[in-house]
Amino acid sequence: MSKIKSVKGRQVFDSRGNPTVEAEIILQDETTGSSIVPSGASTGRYEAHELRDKNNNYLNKSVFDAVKNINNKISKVLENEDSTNQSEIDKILISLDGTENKSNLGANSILAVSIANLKAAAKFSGKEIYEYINNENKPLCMPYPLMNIINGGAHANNSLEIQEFMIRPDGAKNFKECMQMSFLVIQNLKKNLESKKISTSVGDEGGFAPSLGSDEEAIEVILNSISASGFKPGKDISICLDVAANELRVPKNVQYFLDLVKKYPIKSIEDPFSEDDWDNWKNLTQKIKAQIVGDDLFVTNKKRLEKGIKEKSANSILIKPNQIGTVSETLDTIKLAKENKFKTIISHRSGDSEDTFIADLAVATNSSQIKTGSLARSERVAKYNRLLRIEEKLGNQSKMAKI
Ligand code: 2PG
Ligand code: MG
Repeated sequence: MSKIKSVKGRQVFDSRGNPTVEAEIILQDETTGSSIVPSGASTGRYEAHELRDKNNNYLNKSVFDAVKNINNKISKVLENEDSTNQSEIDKILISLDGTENKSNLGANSILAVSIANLKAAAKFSGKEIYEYINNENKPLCMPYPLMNIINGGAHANNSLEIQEFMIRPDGAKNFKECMQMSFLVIQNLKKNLESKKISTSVGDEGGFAPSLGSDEEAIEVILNSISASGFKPGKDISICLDVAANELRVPKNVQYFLDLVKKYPIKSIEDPFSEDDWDNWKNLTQKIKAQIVGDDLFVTNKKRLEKGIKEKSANSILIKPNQIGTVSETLDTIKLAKENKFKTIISHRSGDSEDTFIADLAVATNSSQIKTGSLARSERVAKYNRLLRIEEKLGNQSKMAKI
């Protein structure tokens, strides 16, 4: 048992330069934990509420009200509570807020405190964060990275409709090798774009944001780069997409995706349809042989996932803690997904920070994949570096997860 001495919030900035919330917890023995929450651009309608101030000082983007909620209301109820009882801490936060979507205190203030508490408790217990979360004591696996190497949609200022063109190094034996394979493909992709005199500037998640004629051209250029790196597309490295269909002007249909996976070695498609298009989701999942990932569809929400499991709307779920707002609820959703043989993919947001919590979360929950951008921009690379350190710590016992 270690009691919380104080809780403090402050406004800091994310990778897009927008204000975001940082929380810090100090325990009575002076152990500390802190967390910075991320923020999305292509957000789902059913996500927990991100509280932003309505005034012009920061163009309606500051989070001083959320910070005030931490410093006044939250700190008062958490003082003297047992930091090592995460579910109780989260219950207190949820009931203090009192709304379904955390619109009262803001999911940004609540999640920052929830994660900061978990980190303080882990440190107090003398454990790594992933060890502390993994209370089942199961052997831990490393997740495959889904590296977003070409950015489009709402994450880039180009004409690509699909938001994320990712590679997954399926043939890698360990995480270190995942990184080497991804590195080579990215370097060859850069060369490839340069030779065509196309810009190699990067988008919000560190992937290139080239002006290419079409989504298929982006897939082709990635395939060339995989081959140029000496790998076999579809065997050593496969292609994964996040369509982020909520953002599309003209929705795609089921046949479009069936044709796409026939033509290209695409193994995973996220958000092929919008968040309310349940019938198309179900239809595609039935017909296709690929990982179908619900992001805006499920928003890390147990109730929406329950519906998806019942209706077989997908076979995988993207997990973003800030879509739901507490560590405990995030872990509950992951548990439900796993019990129903859904793959879990732990994910960053397009506005992210130096906080590497999701790397630990991915390992702790034996999630098969992690999506955290390309091998560029420090807020993305920080997660990969943390995973390399975790793999080293796990030593000989660490294996790659099953995909
Ligand atoms: C997504 C995410 C992360 P955003 O759609 O999966 O890549 O983007 O954070 O903008 O919602
Ligand atoms: Mg998505």
